[in-house]
Amino acid sequence: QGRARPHVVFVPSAGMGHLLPFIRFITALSSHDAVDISVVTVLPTVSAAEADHLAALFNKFPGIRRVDFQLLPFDAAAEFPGADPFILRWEALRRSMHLIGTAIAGLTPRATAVVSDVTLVSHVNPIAKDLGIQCHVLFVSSATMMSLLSYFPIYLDEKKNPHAGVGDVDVPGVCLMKRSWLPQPLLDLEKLFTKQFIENGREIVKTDGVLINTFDALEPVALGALRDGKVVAGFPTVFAVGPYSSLAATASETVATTAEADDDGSPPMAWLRQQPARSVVYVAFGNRSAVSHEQLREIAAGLETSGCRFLWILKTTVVDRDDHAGVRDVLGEGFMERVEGRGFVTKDWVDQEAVLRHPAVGMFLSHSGWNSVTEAAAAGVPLLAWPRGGDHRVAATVVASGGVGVWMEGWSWDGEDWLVSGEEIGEKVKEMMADAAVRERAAKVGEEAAKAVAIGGTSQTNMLEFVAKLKA
Ligand code: BUP
Repeated sequence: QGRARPHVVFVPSAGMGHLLPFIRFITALSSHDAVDISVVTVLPTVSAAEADHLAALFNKFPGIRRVDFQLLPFDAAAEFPGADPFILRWEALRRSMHLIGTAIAGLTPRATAVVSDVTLVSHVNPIAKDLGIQCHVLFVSSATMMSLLSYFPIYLDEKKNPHAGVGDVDVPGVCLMKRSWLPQPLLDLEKLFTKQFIENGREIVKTDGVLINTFDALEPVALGALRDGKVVAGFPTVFAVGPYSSLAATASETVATTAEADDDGSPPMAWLRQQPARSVVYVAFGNRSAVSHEQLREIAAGLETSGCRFLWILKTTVVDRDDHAGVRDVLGEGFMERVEGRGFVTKDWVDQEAVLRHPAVGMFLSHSGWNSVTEAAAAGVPLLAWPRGGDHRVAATVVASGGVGVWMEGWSWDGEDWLVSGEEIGEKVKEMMADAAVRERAAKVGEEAAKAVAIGGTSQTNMLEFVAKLKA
């Protein structure tokens, strides 16, 4: 006989790539009416998009408790000048996490489990252990990336020459990860990101479970190796419960899943409605990749010469609140006029999942952020992966191996001082739009994703096992 009604406290981290999967998973879990849910919230958020989405979550689900959490003062700019504002927020959260035990201990009904973002787990897991409650990690990247995260500390411990730099990492049972595929800060063990990565990687194995936004058919090798203890002996239970949004859609009848229902009347959706089936290239590099103005102009030239229709979400800064550049200034005089009618460029937030599900969309030129990859996989839309930084190249290995799309391994990375030419971009886009085999493979992945989240599918079954574990 298990515990009657679990109370799960979610501790998300900063950035839409971290917050959105939390919101989607919480939406799916909230359909299990035998679970109480609280969400730790830190205001103000780094980006405007995070503030909007948190407000929408609490509005839509009044039963979910908001646990407001105050960060301790931390002069981030002085201590880590020039660091990414989202990684600084992770550090601020980590430095305040010792106070979260008191916040969780004071909740009514008593909290029985915590679900932490991976960036905070080395602090949250010991607190959960002190409180005598379960601690799970909700991982916002791939199973392949989880294998790297959990194996990396072992790789460092076992390195024959501790003074030699980080090289290729042969993750047991998964693959040989080339040095150039790793998140580049990992090459410098003194970097803030790397210190957090190593501490969290060591702690993961001590948690009660790991939820991953993937599904068995997409990453069978990495999931198998994690579950069999090949990557790290004694690895906790892995719940592959993705794609999260589709999981939420199957759990709740209120989630829109048809093109008509997805159409919110916004200008991009209204424009898409006018375009022929599979004719549009959707271009977006996530919400925190600042592509240089020079490279943006080459992308513009490529889209122009490809002759294809396109919908382009243009971002020029890491944090949306700082993005004041005008589209015409960035893309150059005359571009918007030359592509009038076949190109739509916006700096506004769009509902990317709805865009990808739209029948007019034929392919996705993407930075290969993991949420974008899983959204393309769920929609069965081929993705042309142009990784920019972080875990994007590791995600791109899954894009290629899993049939989601094509990875341009030789294209430039953020911080490199060479550009991919408009000519090359245009040719690749045109070629991929015409490639029936790529399209068929992606459609097959979409079918597998739908099967995984359907009743009796692998992700749905993993979700039920997770809920059962909460009650144990
Ligand atoms: Br921009 C934008 N609408 O207009 P990733 C993004 N998104 O729905 P990240 C929108 O943000 P890194 C927009 O669908 C995805 O769920 C998009 O997450 C959504 O990349 C999310 O793809 C972006 O994981 O970069 O977080 O921007 O991977 O480097 O953290």
